[in-house]
Amino acid sequence: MVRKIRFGNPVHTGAVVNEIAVMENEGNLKFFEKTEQGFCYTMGEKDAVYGLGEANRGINKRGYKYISYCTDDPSHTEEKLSLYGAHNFIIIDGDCTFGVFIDNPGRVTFDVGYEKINELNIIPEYMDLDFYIIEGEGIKDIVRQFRKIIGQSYIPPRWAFGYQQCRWSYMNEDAIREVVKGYEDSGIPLTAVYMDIDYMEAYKDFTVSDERFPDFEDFVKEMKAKNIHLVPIIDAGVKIEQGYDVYEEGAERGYFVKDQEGRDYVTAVWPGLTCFPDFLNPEARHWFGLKYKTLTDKGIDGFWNDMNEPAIFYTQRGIDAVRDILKSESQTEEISIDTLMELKWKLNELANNDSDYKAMYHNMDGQIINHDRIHNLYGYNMTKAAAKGLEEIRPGERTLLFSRSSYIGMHRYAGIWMGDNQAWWSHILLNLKMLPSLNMCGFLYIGADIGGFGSNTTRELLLRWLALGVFTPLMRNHAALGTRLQECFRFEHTEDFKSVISCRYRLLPYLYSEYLKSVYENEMMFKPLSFEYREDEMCRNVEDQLIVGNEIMIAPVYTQNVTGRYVYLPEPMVMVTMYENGEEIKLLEKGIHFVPVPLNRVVFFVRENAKIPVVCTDYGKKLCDNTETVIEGSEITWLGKPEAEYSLYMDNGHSVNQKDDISVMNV
Ligand code: MIG
Repeated sequence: MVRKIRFGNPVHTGAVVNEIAVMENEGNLKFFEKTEQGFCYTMGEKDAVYGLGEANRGINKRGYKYISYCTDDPSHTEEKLSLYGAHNFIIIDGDCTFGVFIDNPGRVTFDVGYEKINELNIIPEYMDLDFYIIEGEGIKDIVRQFRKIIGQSYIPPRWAFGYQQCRWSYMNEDAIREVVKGYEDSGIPLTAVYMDIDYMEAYKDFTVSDERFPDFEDFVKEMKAKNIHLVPIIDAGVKIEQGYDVYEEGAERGYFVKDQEGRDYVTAVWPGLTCFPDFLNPEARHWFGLKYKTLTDKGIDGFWNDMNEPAIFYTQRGIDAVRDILKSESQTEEISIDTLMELKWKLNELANNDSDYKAMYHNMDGQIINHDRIHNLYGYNMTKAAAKGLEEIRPGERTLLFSRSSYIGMHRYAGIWMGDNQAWWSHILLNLKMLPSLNMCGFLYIGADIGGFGSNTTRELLLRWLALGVFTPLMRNHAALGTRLQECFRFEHTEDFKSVISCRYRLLPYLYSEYLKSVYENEMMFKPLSFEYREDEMCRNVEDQLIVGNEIMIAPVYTQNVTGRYVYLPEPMVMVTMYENGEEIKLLEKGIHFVPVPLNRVVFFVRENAKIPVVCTDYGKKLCDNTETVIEGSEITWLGKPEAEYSLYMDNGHSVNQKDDISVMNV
């Protein structure tokens, strides 16, 4: 059952697609008490709190606080309160089990036993919101009901399930050719290469540098012939430059975000001085969405939307504040420590500053609204613009699309990546922990920068991370400017990488089928053990293993220099140690085991009464190339219990489809 209680006068976020009757009476809050600041629930001692999508720390969120305010912060250290997404859905699981969704795109704080160990306090900055309470038959049913009201998740083209390589940046055609050749020569399958900001001319959206990609259309064809998709980045900010059509049109038609006086609001991001398209305005959205055509016309069929929190490097206001400090100081004497410190602070505060967000205004269906109140809708609507545009540009065809910033509702249009992580072992675990919480919020096409974006990776870290990435729908290796080259073929013994990445292609029939199932049945593809084994107390303590789909469990290695790890089996399972063209199988009893995990293997566990379909590498590659639409029985090997049943979901991999269009084979 879903209840919706309204406070104030909320904006229409589009998160929920079902019509649900509004209850005005706060007495309907049931579990919660309305406090001066927000809403309070007194947690039972054993209550766990799950959810919040892309957020820091544990799968069980209890014991810390989190702030929903989409933030470009490339250093995800443990104390961080906000990341790139804002996903206000949680489930409290204890004596009572129920879900809560706060539909409010401004800043919302979730204090989950931080100030007071037994209090869950939800504190919205603006009290204009819809408060949803969802009750049901157990935790999975609550997720299903929530997913149902927020609408069906995005399905990318099947090729987007292949292994993908990114770097900031491959500077020109030859750099990309070198990467593709490197993979070819080492026999490691590869499906896509990304184009980061340097493919553009002066960081201008929807341009391609003539110098770096002189024959772009031909180049796209050359890559397509090798079954390599090129995926360019699109940034939120539009460069201010006379003669640049995107800027001129946007300015002329009034499609940019405004300041208080109604002038175009100016910030600085990669292109220098920029304007932000007003994605909250449906006309501006339509206009921007159709711009993607400049690239699809050249054969492009995938995009990633970046910097759409939106990220701001500085504004004139910030620069003036810095100058004021310098001016106040005598120019002849030594600079005082106080001034120096203040200066340091001010420089730190230049980027993504609250005052700047508070100075921006949108035109939402004729209503002028301050940015701060709807901050978390910005990246969502940039991506919605792209998705709608691409629907028009490529009717009936799926396009790969994912975004950095997001809000619930965007899951219908695209996927996300988890932003700028680091080549740290702890970030493998953080990657794992966000998967189920994001699934709860409808985000299914998800993944992190494998190998780590910032810092220098190592061969071992990358291999271990890939062994988790084998299971995430978006499997993309990405690294930042200035870091060590991170493509798999740069390291010694490339055959180890070949072995691990090939497992992804071998598992594709299962992973793709479970993906479709999760979309159409409103299921989570990644589940914490505690969601699946409700009676098993031990499972509530396991935060480094997940159930993937319905039939397997994963337990990735996230520690350096180990030959394996401890794994808890809540039931007897078949341990599969997979490699490129085969696997070893071993039956394990329920309980704790030390399991060997060689660096060049992918280890996972098939549940007691289950079996899964896997294929040989070639076949998996063909699925990604969309050259195969039906899996022949002879191509499939089943792992697990032969007499178990499995429903194999399949489609042609590229058309926009509905549930009726897909094939379900019960085996
Ligand atoms: O300010 O385009 O998260 O994936 O490589 C950095 C350059 C801008 C941030 C993205 C990252 C991308 C980078 N971008």
